[in-house]
Amino acid sequence: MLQQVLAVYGLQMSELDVKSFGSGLINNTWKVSRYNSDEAYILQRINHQVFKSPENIAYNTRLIGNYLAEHHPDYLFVRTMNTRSGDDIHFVEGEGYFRLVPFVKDSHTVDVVQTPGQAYEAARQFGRFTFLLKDFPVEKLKVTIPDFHNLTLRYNQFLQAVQNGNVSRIKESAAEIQWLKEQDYIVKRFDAMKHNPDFRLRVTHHDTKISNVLFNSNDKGLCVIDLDTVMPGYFISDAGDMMRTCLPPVSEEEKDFSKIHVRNEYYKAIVEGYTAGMENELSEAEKSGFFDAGCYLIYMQALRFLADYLNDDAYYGSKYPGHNYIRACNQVVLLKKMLEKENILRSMQ
Ligand code: GN1
Ligand code: MG
Repeated sequence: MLQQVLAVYGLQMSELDVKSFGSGLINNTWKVSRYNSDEAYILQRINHQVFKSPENIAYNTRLIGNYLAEHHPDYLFVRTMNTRSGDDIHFVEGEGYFRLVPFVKDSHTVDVVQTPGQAYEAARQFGRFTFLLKDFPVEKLKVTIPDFHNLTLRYNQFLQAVQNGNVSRIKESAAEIQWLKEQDYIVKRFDAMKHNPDFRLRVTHHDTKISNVLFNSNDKGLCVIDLDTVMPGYFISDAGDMMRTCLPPVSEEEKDFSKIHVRNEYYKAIVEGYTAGMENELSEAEKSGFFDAGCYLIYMQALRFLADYLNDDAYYGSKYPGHNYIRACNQVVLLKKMLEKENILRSMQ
């Protein structure tokens, strides 16, 4: 199958080393390297269950690529490659949609953040991406996943799963369900933010984990990658998911919850990096929204993992029994740690 896909790009499988790559939960990713050469590519199969119209991703990427090439030609934008017949997305019957991008020479990604400096750089890159697109007509972007970061809808989906989901899993999760329901003031804060015109609708990335930033060999950020969920949105999505993934020293996969805590110096790095990347674009209301952004994203991810567990893992899948329950509990602990530090963190933004 991969052989057939590579061939449409004029690449011969026999000359290439093809390895599974990265840790994403949704798409399949391979690194394709030419033997005895530094030529390399990233091949991805887009999850068609999640992205109902993969052409919309290709459309958005094209539009943004053209805009940046015209207005910010110095920005390193990783363009999707065309097949020999000139398409930037390739469909294989029974297999799905594929795209190929060049692997940027001497760049690397970071899976687990190691220093506040890396968090600063990554946050700066996400802020910069939104900043460079501040005059781009945001309404022209297609919505690749409707209501993706709509917390109100995510909360309702969670309540539905609590109503109609797997009965024994609902029993087992009773304590987490109860606690998450008690935090529904976060949904109200999100609604208020959405109706506040000082929170501008912007071009936002919506998947701002550190592995979606390319770094150079000096650990300076080069650009952001993985533009599948670039859509109209609010800065809290991007600042918030950075916090969710960078504040604790362990990931959402960690089963030993005693390792989960919130690191103040990483919080500071994200606030400063994102603000620097956005230059003077953030409104005063947005600048005071960093702490809420972190809570919003952690809360939403806890709801999504727990709802998926109650729905028999239909969305995220599961590598061991109880996997999504563990992930949800991990995010619940992280949110508790975040809330414990509310005063100090708010004073740092
Ligand atoms: C998914 O596949 P990946 O890791 O890029 C998810 C994100 C979640 C993340 C949690 C389209 O992203 O929203 O935050 O898992 N993406 C989609 O690890 O649902
Ligand atoms: Mg992604």
